[in-house]
Amino acid sequence: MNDITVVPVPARVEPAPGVTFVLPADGVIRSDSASAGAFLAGALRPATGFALPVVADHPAPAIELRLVASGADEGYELDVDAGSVVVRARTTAGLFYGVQTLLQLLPSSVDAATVQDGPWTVPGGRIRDEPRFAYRGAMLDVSRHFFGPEVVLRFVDELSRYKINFLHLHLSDDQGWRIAIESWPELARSGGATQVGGGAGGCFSQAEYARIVAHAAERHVTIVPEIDLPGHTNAALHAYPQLNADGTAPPAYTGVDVGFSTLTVGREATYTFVQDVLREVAALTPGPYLHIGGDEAQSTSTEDYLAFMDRVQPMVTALGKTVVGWHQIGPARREPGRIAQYWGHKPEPDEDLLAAIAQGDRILLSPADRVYLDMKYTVDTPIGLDWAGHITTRTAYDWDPAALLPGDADVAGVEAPLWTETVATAADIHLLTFPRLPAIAEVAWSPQAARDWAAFRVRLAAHGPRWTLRGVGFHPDPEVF
Ligand code: IFG
Repeated sequence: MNDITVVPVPARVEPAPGVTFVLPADGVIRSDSASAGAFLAGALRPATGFALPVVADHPAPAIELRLVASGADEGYELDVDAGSVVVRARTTAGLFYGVQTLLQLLPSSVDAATVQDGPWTVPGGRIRDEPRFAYRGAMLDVSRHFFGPEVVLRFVDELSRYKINFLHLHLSDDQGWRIAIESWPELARSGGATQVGGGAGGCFSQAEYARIVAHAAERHVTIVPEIDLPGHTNAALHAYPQLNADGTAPPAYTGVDVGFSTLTVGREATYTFVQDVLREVAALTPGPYLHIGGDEAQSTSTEDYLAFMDRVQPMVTALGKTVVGWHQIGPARREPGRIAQYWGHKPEPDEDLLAAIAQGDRILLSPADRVYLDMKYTVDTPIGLDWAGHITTRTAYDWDPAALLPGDADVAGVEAPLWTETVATAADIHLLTFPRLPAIAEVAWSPQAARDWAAFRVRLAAHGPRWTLRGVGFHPDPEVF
């Protein structure tokens, strides 16, 4: 296990020099978890061509996935000797992460969709691993440009290989409403009818959203839906005149400005609307979090903003969910367990952030100059924005989440948002996401002491062939490849 190229780098690696496991063609997988066993077999069969039956009991399995009584929530142990590979974990999430590490210890050709030549070797040794932060996320803005379920499912497949465990879907904004709400049908019909640039837009049916939730859950990814309120609401205001102060609906918006829209804080219809939407979204979301946005409410007075948040945040708690908001929500009265998502990028302290920390919010770190995946890599990047600066893979990697905020902040983890004003296709998503998201995944998973750019860039370079085999495009960052 010297020079292994696992990303995120595991917490503890103990090589067994000279020991190598070779997966035999007649190998059997024995697993305490049917889902973990099936996932591993599904990942190995295409490239190896081996049958790899999965059984609950076997005297001498080649690979064993074992649930044990102790261990960290998402931790695992991986033991490789000449005759067997054993993954031990207390939870199925831990088994899943041990499987991801095992797949990265095998030759990169294991990621091919067709049978490749072996031998299917795994270097001997022991890995004991667990995450630094419990919240390791990515966000996909499906409002500025809409992406159908297939694109989102593929995005989940790729991010879960790097032990990302939350996907935040930005489901509503000025340009589009992207989740059908049965009690307010015009949101999908009219609010979902367009997107930035005037294209056809679209909207997840509730069945499609449920399919995304289920697919993500199989890969231990929890969906965090965001209904952005009270700003970023032109699509809803366009769909329903009665939500507007003067009863007149604004036209659909296909530009890229922000801050011009607001729900009408003094109108009761607003709260019936919000309650119905949050109720239906909560019912579709098994995860603990409902994100209610709160950013860039530049057309909402501070007094109205606070009054709105005082009425709406308790709705989330009453639905059995925990509030997440962009850090502008900080001054509003805190609901139990609230997470404030920090997206600042300036060195000076941000008053809203300080208010969130003072109220005891957990802080989800999304520093725009480090993890905003819609930022260009360099001036030459054909898509993306640059208001928070350029973000090379090294910029995304070379920082310590514990050193960003005042000492008493409670850091929940790290999330990398991909806003899609300039992102129109799956290829655009891949170009901006890879290789930076795997870098950010290591920031969120691995111990700071185990991380350094010089070693990371060598490990990361080895993933280029894997992405190519999987049809995942990426930016050939000259500092990496
Ligand atoms: N800020 C806006 C996003 C998006 C982004 C693009 C947040 C929280 C700029 N709000 O980031 O809607 O427009 O980089």
